Amino acid sequence: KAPPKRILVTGAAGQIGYAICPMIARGAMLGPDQPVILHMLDIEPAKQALEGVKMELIDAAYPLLAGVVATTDAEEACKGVDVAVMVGGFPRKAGMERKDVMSKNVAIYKAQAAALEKGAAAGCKVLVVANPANTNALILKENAPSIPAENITCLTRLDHNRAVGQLAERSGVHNTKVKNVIIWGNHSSTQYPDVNHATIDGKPAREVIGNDEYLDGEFIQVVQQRGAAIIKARGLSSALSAASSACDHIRDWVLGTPADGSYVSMGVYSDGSYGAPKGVIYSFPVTCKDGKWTIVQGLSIDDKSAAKMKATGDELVEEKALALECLAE
Ligand code: NAX
Repeated sequence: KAPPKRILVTGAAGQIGYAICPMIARGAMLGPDQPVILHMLDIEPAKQALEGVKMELIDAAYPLLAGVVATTDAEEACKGVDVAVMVGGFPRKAGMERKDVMSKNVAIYKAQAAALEKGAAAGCKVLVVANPANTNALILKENAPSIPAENITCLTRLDHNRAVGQLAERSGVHNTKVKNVIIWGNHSSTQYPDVNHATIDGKPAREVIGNDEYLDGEFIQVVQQRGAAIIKARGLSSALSAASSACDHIRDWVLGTPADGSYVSMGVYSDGSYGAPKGVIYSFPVTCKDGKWTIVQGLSIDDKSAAKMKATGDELVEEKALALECLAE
């Protein structure tokens, strides 16, 4: 058997934490042959709940689970980790200014960047889930200069999977036959879910769906607003789908995307491809091989798409400016 990999989950006592820890322990993230040691971090008020999650993980007697660390100490949590899934953060509450939320998250991600930089295993792969996900990932990157920028990413795979799910429902074709949708930009309501290169059962999605008005209107809005729709229905934000998508993100990154060249969406440090702003974490179509992601190049972009890609990029530049302002204070 392979030696165990250490996986950090921050905010592990929360909703997504409760969904993702059992998935990781069952091999949904690193595969069915890879033992794991879970490192769970949360904050003092959640300490008891975190202990409870640890008890349940032990009670489930997972064959792949080689150990559980549950702690409120970031340095202890980050020690030796091969993968870091950053779910903990400060959510925006009613009546709060954007800047107040940003400054709380800047403080959290600055501190956790330092703990990761000090303790993580060489080559540690980082996935930021907590919102604002792209900008939290950027703050982490800015404050962990020894971690290569390409190892720091954010989650837009949930948005990607939501787009796949909508096309599968609409066409009546199973989601495994829906390929190459793209989420561009920010994990926010400005994201651009793009179906222009998507295929359903090997045929262009636009041809199969046969309704451009739907694809250019309702489809985009449903994907952009899906998080809000889940909150309305459940009274709680998406948790199992976020957890599952985070596992997909890391699994594809570590074990590779399909050999047929089909791609997935990941928030990665932008090199300016497709006119995206450089120096922000922007969601692109990527393929992964040997533990490395590569932005898919050469896709044709029409004017309507370019305008949407620019709008979401502009929002990320604004968020970055706000984050830097908070960092400087
Ligand atoms: P919960 O509020 O249920 O859990 C968050 C947990 O983080 C809590 O247990 C809290 O104590 C902990 N926490 C707070 N500060 C911490 C710190 N400094 N260190 C460690 N832990 C800390 O939220 P949940 O529903 O699990 O969502 C977690 C985050 O994911 C939120 O920021 C949310 O906005 C974000 N989401 C991102 C998504 C994405 O696709 N990128 C989708 C789902 C989700 O909305």
